[in-house]
Amino acid sequence: MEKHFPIFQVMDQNGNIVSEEHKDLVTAERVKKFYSEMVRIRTLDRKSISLQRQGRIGTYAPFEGQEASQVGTALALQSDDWMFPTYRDHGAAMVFGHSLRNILLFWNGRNEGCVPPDGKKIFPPAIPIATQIPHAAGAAFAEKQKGTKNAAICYFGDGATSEGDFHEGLNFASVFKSPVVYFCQNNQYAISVPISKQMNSATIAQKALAYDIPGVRIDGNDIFAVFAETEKALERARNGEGPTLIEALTWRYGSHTTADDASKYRDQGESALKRMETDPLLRLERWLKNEGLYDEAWMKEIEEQAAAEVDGAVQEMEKFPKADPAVIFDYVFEKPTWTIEKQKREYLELIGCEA
Ligand SMILES: Cc1ncc(C[n+]2csc(CCOP(=O)(O)OP(=O)(O)O)c2C)c(N)n1
Ligand SMILES: [Mg+2]
Repeated sequence: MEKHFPIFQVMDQNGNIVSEEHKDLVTAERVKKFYSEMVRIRTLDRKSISLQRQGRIGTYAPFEGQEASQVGTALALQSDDWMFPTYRDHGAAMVFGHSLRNILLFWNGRNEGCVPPDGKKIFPPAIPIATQIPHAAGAAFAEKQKGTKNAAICYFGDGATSEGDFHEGLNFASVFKSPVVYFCQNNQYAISVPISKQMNSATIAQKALAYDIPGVRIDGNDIFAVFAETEKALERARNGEGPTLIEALTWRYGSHTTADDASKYRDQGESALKRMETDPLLRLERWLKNEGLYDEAWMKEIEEQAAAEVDGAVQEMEKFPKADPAVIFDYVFEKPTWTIEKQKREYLELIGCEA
């Protein structure tokens, strides 16, 4: 099956262009834009892990290693499109224009962190695996019914493709030709479960065959491959041709979350090797070197800018008013049930707060 779904690449790990058809896509301007966005999100990711270790935010899900998949997709979107991220896709949300303060508030356990900037259609991160897949099918279908040209992108992992929601969502989107791009970041693990123990399918892209939609397999660490295939899929969606399933092969360097220890189930040497062999930022650095455009002063500058931006957002997050404990009982249902009201009263009494 793998031979029917070859891995599409535009730029190889040495920074060489391997797709003649896409060579004009790779301009110095784009490389610099893509690179600086990947630095921004990597900076946020590393800072968040430190914040969690210092007790300043809650459990955190890192994405380092997956930056090309997140930046390449987010930059292919138009501002009126929908984004359905998981707990690992806040890098994509940040690039698409989510507020950095709110992203950090979310990781601090605050419901206010789920609110996107005005006019931005970014769903709260899906924590239950695959539930966002039917939501995206529906939201995209609604756009079609309204006669707009807006599309949706829906992120999920390799593990999510074993869930019923994945199959229901893809079937619906296919039948109703929803303008949605299903973007699977295949980081080859679902927590501690490697893909070999998760499914017998040789690829995830082949799952598209069942729904008679295009399924493509790409190098998810090649930001140009990600950008090109996402743009193509979005164009199909806007033209009324329905959904596409993109399988982006990638790797998370770190643990599943800060509550996990990846060294318990995989050889850490493997991640160290991936950093050298498939890192998405390194690839662009090599292209810049090959072109004689590598500029250390510029790199330092963008790193400093990213650090200042993230530090500013951390300060804003920490200045945010304290949480009202009653809020955890709100928004479960449109109207609270008596059981929830009772729990709320009892809890507030227990902690000595007035309802
Ligand atoms: C419905 C549901 N079942 C189980 C879990 C527990 N869980 C959290 S993350 C995860 C693994 C998901 O793996 P994958 O889809 O590959 O995404 P990744 O974390 O690798 O980005 C599981 C099983 C959950 N959150 N929701
Ligand atoms: Mg995974």
